[in-house]
Amino acid sequence: MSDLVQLTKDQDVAIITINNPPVNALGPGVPEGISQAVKEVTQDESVKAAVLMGAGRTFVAGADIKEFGKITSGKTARGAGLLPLLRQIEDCPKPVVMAIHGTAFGGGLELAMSGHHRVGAPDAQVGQPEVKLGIIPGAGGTQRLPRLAGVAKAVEMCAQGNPIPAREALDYGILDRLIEGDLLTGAIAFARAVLGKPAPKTRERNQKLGTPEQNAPIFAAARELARQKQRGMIAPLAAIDAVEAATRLPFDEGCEVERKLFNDCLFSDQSKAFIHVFFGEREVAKIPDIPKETPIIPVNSVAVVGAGTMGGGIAMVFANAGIRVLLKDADPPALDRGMEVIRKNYSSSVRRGRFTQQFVDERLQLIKPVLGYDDFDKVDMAVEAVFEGMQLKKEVFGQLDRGCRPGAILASNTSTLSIDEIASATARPEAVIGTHFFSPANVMRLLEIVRGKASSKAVIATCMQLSKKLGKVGVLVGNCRGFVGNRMFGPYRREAQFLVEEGASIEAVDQALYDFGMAMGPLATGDLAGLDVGWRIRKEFRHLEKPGTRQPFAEDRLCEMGRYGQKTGAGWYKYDENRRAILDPEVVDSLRKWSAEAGIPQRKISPEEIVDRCILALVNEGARILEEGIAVRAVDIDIIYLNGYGFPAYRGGPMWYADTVGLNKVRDRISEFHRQQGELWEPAPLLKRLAQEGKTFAEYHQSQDLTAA
Ligand code: T1G
Repeated sequence: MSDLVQLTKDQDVAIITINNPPVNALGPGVPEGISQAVKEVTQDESVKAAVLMGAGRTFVAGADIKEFGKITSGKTARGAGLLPLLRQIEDCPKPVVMAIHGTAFGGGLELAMSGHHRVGAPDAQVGQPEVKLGIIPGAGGTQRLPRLAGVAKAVEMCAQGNPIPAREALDYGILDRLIEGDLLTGAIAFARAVLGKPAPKTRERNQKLGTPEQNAPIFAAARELARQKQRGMIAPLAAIDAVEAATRLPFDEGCEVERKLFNDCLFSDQSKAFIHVFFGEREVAKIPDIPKETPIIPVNSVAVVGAGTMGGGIAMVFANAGIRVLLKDADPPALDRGMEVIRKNYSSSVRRGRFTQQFVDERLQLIKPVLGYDDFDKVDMAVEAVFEGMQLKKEVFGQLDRGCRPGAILASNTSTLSIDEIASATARPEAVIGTHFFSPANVMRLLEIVRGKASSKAVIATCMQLSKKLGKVGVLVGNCRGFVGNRMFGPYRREAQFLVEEGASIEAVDQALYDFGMAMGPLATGDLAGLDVGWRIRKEFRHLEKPGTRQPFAEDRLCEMGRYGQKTGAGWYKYDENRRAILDPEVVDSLRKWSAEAGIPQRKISPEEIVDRCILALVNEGARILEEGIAVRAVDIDIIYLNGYGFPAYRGGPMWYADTVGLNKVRDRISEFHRQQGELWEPAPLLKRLAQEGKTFAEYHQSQDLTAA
C-alpha cells in the first residue's frame, strides 16, 4: 500500500485511510492507492466490510487543484478521471462506509457518494464548490448528488458551490448518520450493523430524480438565480445543465454530458482565472522578507480612535473576532451616534439571519465607548480612524505614543496619506503601520496593510495573521499616495470622467463597465462612495498637479453644485427614496455646456473604447506600482481589486486580465491612447519590457523589497 493510502483491519472490517496532507487532495497516487486497497478488500475473504476515511484534519477536500494547470497546458492528459475508481467502489461486493470529518468537498464528496453508506462528524461539511474554480463537478457529482439529496438541493449545491453542514446533509440523505464521539469507532460499528443488508449503489437510486414537470421550474429558477448572482460566469449554468442531464438520461450518459461540460469549463479562461485567484488569496499571505517564524504580537484588546462610519465598522470587525474594543471619540454625541450605528448594524444582521441575538449581545459587550485615552495603556493595538487630514492624524498619533504601552501596535486606517509621515509624530515608528479597511469595514473582505519604512517585521507579520482572524484578505502594500487600490482607482475614474466629457453618455460609461463584469459602473461608484471624498483629496493635492496636464472637471463641478452622490440624493444621477439611480437631465445638459466651454470635441465612443480606457488605466498604473515595489506581486494587485473594488473574479483581476489579453496587445492599445490623449497614457516601463520579452505580469517578481518604495 502506498504511504498515501493505508489499509488496516479491525477484525472483519477493513479501514482505508487516505493520508495526503494538508487536505487529502486526490493528487497523483491517491486514486491509485484507493483502487488498490478496494481490490484487496474485495479479494480478502476475512473482510466483510470497509470504512474509508481521511487522516489528519479532514476527509478528502477535492481533486488536487494544482493538477488542472498541467491538464490545460497539455503537460498531462486528463484521462478517465475518477469515474472508474468510483465505479469500482460502488461495485464492491462488500459494503463500503465513508467516514467524513472536516470538509468533503468536490471530488471528496464525489468519492463519498460512490460509497454505499456515509457517516459524518457533527461539525463536518460537504459541498461541490467547483463553480468557485470556474468548473463543475467532474466525477459524477452532478449525477449522484440528485440521486441522494433530490434535484433541488443538488442543483443549488452544484450551481452555487456553497457547502452545507453535516446536520443538513443528514436531513437531505447525503449522510446516513452523524457520529458523536470517535468517528472511526462509530463508522466501524455502522459497517457491522449493515452487514448482510443490501448495499445500495448510488447510481441506481433514481427515486429522488423527480419528473420533468416537477423539475422544470427548479432548473428555470436556478438559471435565473445564476444569471443574477453569478453574472457572466459560465460554470454555474453548465452545472445546472449537468444536473438536468441526470434527470433525463441513464447514469452513464449523464456522466458523459457532465464530462463534456466539465472539459468546456476547465479549458475556459474563466477557470484559469478562478484557479489563479484561489492560489493567489493564499499567496498574498507570504511576504518574501518576512520569515514564517517571525514572532507574532498577541492582540487580545484594541482601541479604535474615531467613532464615525469607519471607526464603528472597525470596532465591529474586532468584536466579531472576539477581541475586546475601546471605541474612543472626543465628542460625546458623536460617540453615542457611533454606538447607535453599531447597534443598528448588529440588529439588521440578526434580522437577516447572519448573526444570532446571543452572538450580537456578546459582541456588543466587547465594545466599550470611551471619551479619552485613559485606558489605552492596557490595549495591545490602537487603530486610528479619524477624519482624513494629516494634521489631525499626527495629533492622534502623538496621543497614542504617549498613552499606549510599549510594544503596542499603532495602526492608521488612512486611505491615502503617508504612513511614514504619520509615524514621524511618534517616537516608535517601528510600531506604526497602515490598516486600510474598506467601507463598510464590517462587510468588505479587503484589508490593505501598509508597510512604513520603519514598520517592524513583527508588526507586519502580526497584522498579516490578524487579518485572517478578522475574516479579511490582508494584502501587504507599500507606502505611497493611495497605496495600491486607490492609487489605481484614480486613473480608472479619471478616464470615466474624461469619456463623459468627450461625449459618452453617463449611462453608457457605467453600462460598459458593468457588462465587463464590474459590480458597479465607475460613475455610480463615485456616487456611492461620495464625490466629495475625491474632491477633498484633489483640493489637498492640487499643488502637486503638473501644470498643463489635462484634469477631469466634471466631478468638481458636481460637488460645487452640492451634488455629492447618494449621500445628498444626487450626484451623477439623482436618487429616489430607495436609492435607485435615475438619469438627471440637468447633469446631462450641464456636461454638454461644460465640455463646450472647455472646447472638448464631442464624439461617439464605443463600449470597447470605454472598457479599454478604464480597465487599461488600471493596468498601466498597476504596472508602475509593481515596478516600484509597492505591491509584492501582480497577484496581490489582482486580489486587492477582486476583494475591494468589485472586479469580476472570473477575469482574475486587472493584471491577470492583461496577461490573458496579451501584454503586446495591451501595450499597443495603451500606446494608441498615449498618441491620442497625451502623457497621462505614457505606457509603464515594466509593461513595455515584459511585452518586449514576451513575458506576463504573473511571472514578474521584482528584486527589491517593499521598503524600497
Ligand atoms: N488542491 C490542492 N491544494 C489545496 C486544495 C486542493 N483541492 N485545497 C487546499 N489546498 C491547499 C491550499 O492551497 C493551502 O496550501 C493548503 O492546502 C491549506 O488550504 C474532481 C474537479 C479545504 C476548506 O475547491 O476550500 O474536486 O497555502 O489555506 O483555510 O469533480 O482549502 O498551505 O501551500 O485553504 O483550512 C474542489 C478547495 C476541487 C476545495 C481548507 N475542492 N480548498 O481551508 O486551508 S475541484 C475545493 C478549500 C474537484 C472534482 C473536482 C480549503 C479548505 P498552502 P487552506 P483552510
